[in-house]
Order: sequence, then C-alpha cells, then structure tokens
Amino acid sequence: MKILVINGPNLNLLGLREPELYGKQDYAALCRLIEETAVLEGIEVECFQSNHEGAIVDKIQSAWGRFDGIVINPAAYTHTSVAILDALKAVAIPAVEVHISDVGVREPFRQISYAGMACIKTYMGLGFDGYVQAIGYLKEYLK
Ligand code: CA2
Repeated sequence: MKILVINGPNLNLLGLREPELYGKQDYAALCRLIEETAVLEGIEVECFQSNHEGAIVDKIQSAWGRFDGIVINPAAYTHTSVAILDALKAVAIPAVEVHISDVGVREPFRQISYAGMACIKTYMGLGFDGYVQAIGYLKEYLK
C-alpha cells in the first residue's frame, strides 16, 4: 500500500513562525514522523510539499495508478482552489484532508474547504498527529 502525503504553501516554514498555531517542530520533523508512521503501519509513503498550486495539481494527477491513498493539507489553497478539488475528483484516489490548526474556530474564510469536498475524512486541530491519524484511517479504509 502506497500513500502520498501532500503539503501546500508555506508549510515548509513550519517551526519558524506562528508556533501557537502550527507548533514548534519544522517540516523535516513532520516528514520524519510520517515516515516513522509508515514503518509502524507497514506501508510506503512519499512526502511532497509545494508552494505552487499547479505543482500540487500535477502531483495529484501523477498519483493515478501509483498511489492507493492521498493525505493532503492544501494549506491556504484549501480555501481557494477548485483546481485541487477537481484534480482529487479526477484521480478518484481516496483522500484524507489534514489541518494542523483547528480551522473550524478561525476566520470565516477558513471555514470553506474546496479540497475537503473530495475527501473521505478531515482531521483538524490535532497538530502533527492529524497526519498520523489520517494515515491510520486510510490504511483501514483501503484494506
Ligand atoms: O492548519 C493548517 O494546517 C492550515 O492548512 C495551515 C495553512 C492555513 O492557510 C490553513 O488555513 C490551515 C497555513 C500554513 C502556513 O504555515 C506556516 C508555517 C509557519 C510559519 C508561517 C506559516
């Protein structure tokens, strides 16, 4: 089983600013946690991060036939990108949405998630553990 983990814009800056929202650990630590989780679950993962909407769309398209599941934190594109929504729907790979912060209690513009409309589950406000939960959920869903 192969899972693609996609992180959107500015998540490469984790740990540098806004620790009250996104924690103190950096993006490399997040990737290590994801890889450790994959080893424990006995699955394969690939971590991908981009600040560019088109690159994320390209990555989702390239996942077709190569990955069984997608974990995605589209970051700010969550709230704007119909292109990412359409790509997720086009490949029809089971996808789980993750947000480090609890977008449900933040600004009104963060209440809308386009990507979430193509996802089978959303984890928010759990910090990095949301990615661990999402991988576990997908593993159970796919087996
Ligand atoms: O809570 C999340 O995971 C978000 O997807 C994070 C996005 C935000 O636009 C979404 O509404 C919720 C922002 C990621 C920015 O990450 C930073 C990390 C360090 C310093 C500055 C930004």
